[in-house]
Amino acid sequence: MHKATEGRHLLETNVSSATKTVVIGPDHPVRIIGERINPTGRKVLAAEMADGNLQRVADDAVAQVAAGAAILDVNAGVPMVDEPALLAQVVKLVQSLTDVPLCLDSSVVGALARGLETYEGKALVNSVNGEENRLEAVLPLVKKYGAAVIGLAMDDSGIPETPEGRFQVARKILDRARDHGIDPSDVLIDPLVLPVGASPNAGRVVLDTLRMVTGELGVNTVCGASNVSFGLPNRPGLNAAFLSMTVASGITAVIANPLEETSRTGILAGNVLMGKDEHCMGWITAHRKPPTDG
Ligand code: THG
Repeated sequence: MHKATEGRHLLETNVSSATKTVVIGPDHPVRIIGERINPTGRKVLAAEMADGNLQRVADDAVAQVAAGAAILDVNAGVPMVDEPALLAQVVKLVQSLTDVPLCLDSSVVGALARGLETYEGKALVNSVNGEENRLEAVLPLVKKYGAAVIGLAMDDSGIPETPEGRFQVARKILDRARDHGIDPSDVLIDPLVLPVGASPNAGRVVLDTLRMVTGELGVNTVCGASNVSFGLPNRPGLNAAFLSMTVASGITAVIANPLEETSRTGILAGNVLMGKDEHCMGWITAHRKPPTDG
């Protein structure tokens, strides 16, 4: 056993808001991290956020929580905008409207820092990866604020093609986190989902990496599944099938759109079919009334 994991037991990750803790782990339903608060690919939202109009952000926050998001991803990466200031503003707004923990999503270290400074509770930082610069910039912040962090399976050489290559990057991130005083239970590994239309093995590589990371490192895992269907028709159908396969491969959280009914069904069905939905209550509850469609 590698030094990243002393035992065989699977770890739990706690994240929290000021008033609520969410436990991520193999004995819990796969947690939905709502992906909607992200201007990437949403021209109207990006323009509104650039103008300081955060009404759609507020509406998306409330609707995603109503649709079953346990955590909300917040990304303020609008081109030509002061991202640190905007992310802090979004964090404050969303925390005033909902009590779910937040996942602070930025490639800009200064934005993560301002977001963490503003955040009340134990945040999930999205993300670090195996690049030297990124490890040494992000991990001290994660430690300083007592946060948890997502580690992407890529490094200075790019995204490895094989599950073994991605697994090695995951192990490096966990080892470096430990060097910075961050416990492996506070690191979620993201195998990185690429479009299956461009690379036919993209789905299988993710599923094999999930099994390796879960089985050999015992840490929690997460992915943003929507990328898998990029450029293809019926994206929700592919996303839903892929999401249920990631649940079967041991994933413990997913970044997804709970307002998209087909994807949500894939996650909830995965939980039922993998014995992660006690008495099927999540499934039954979700079908009691028409789901919120935002
Ligand atoms: N891993 C981690 N974080 C991530 C990703 C990941 N963060 C960003 C992304 N990938 C996950 N979030 C999204 C958000 C939106 C979409 C996909 C992934 C998306 N949006 C529609 C589009 O671009 O076509 C637009 C939706 C709309 O207009 O309503 O697909 O992999 N750790």
